Amino acid sequence: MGDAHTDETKRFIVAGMPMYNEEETIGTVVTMALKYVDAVICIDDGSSDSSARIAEKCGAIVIRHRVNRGYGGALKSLFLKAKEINADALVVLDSDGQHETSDIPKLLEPIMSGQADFTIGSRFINGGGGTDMPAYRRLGIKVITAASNLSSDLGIKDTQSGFRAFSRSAIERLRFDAEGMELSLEMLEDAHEKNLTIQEVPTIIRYDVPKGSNFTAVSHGFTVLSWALLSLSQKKPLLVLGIPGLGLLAAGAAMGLNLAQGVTGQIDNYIGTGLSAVWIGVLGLSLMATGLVLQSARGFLKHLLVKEFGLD
Ligand SMILES: Nc1nc2c(ncn2[C@@H]2O[C@H](COP(=O)(O)OP(=O)(O)OP(=O)(O)O)[C@@H](O)[C@H]2O)c(=O)[nH]1
Ligand SMILES: [Mg+2]
Repeated sequence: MGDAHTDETKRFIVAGMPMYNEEETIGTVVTMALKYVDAVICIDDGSSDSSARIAEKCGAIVIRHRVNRGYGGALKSLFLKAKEINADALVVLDSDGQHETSDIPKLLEPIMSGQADFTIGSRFINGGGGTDMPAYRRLGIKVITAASNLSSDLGIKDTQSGFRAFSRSAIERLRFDAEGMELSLEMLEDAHEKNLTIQEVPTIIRYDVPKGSNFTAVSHGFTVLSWALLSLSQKKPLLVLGIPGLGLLAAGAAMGLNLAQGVTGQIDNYIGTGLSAVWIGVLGLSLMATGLVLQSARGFLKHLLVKEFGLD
């Protein structure tokens, strides 16, 4: 145990790492992490290399998935195991060496002092950052974060950090379905809905370590963004359908007015364009109406669940 926990000897602190073919780095990460925590759990997600063997040799508890399930699947196994071994706090970090193990106490501090249930090692708040983070990644993260803040008003700057820590209450209460990287957002929304306190802590994330493929990163990015947009359309249907609806209605009206002003002579020449304008306007109106109906159905269901059945 590191000196950060000398007065916390009764608490059982666990670090967990999702791991997929990381034999080059996992040994160092496990060994370094064990300086700051009581136990390390590695979720080997069907790796085809020696990651699991090395992790075990270095003192980690290894859970093996026979086939690859993805990052979210690994975190589900990790949370189950953390509950089983009765962890008081859990810190999750990548096994590719991108996170500094020396930041573990900093991430755990708000949890140990009872200030937060869920902390995130953030690249985008004062004091945080990354070594040469590629510009397209930074942009991707900003877009995903903007989309997710639109649906949940979380106010989190770095929604895509894999460096996170959880209190016992968060370990027990968080529930998630996602099997892939979109879990990052699902977890935040669940924590928000359950009124768990989330806090960002500045950390440095390294980009000068052995890298995964850019294609995988971009494809993960799109999966997470689709999840954010789907969640947005479920939470704010009026926004998602109403704004394009209003746009179409305005376009239809503009077309119609433009046409009406230019009408000279034979009306037959204008019927085609006129009908298009009407259709576009009607489509806009129906989108807006659908958005309105879905939004009020959502409000009604929420009211019913909370007021009548006492569910929150
Ligand atoms: N269990 C499990 N872990 C995975 C999987 N894919 C990636 N990981 C782990 O999740 C962590 C983050 O994955 P990365 O591929 O490094 O994702 P990233 O850090 O966003 O992207 P890079 O900047 O390319 O490193 C690492 O510790 C990986 O070993 C997977 O399919 N299953
Ligand atoms: Mg990585």
